[in-house]
Amino acid sequence: MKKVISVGLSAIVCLMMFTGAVVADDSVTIVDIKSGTNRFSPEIVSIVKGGTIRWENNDPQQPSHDFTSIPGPNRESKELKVIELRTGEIAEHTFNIPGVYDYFCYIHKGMVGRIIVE
Ligand SMILES: [Cu+2]
Repeated sequence: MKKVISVGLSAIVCLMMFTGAVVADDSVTIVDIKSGTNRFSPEIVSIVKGGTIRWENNDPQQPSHDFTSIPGPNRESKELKVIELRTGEIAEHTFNIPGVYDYFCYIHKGMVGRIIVE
């Protein structure tokens, strides 16, 4: 049984390069961590205000992925949290404030993601 973890992220300005983008049609969009990839898939997701992102850790090769938002110029407006997502767990967050939300995994260098809320 999967455990659902509530997530809080911070809207920030991105300083990293990403590839590819997905525009979401549904109210819940899945960001997957596949086995052995150490990557969020997709790395960039665009959703509308009120949409929910569900992160799923499907990676049995790592004990956990710990991710957090990247501090940016708007950090005073939102909380920053570190999320530990173990294998088989999921985390969800509903985005009600438009902006760009960037995050990364503490453990794996280069494991980054971006949520664009329009
Ligand atoms: Cu990771």
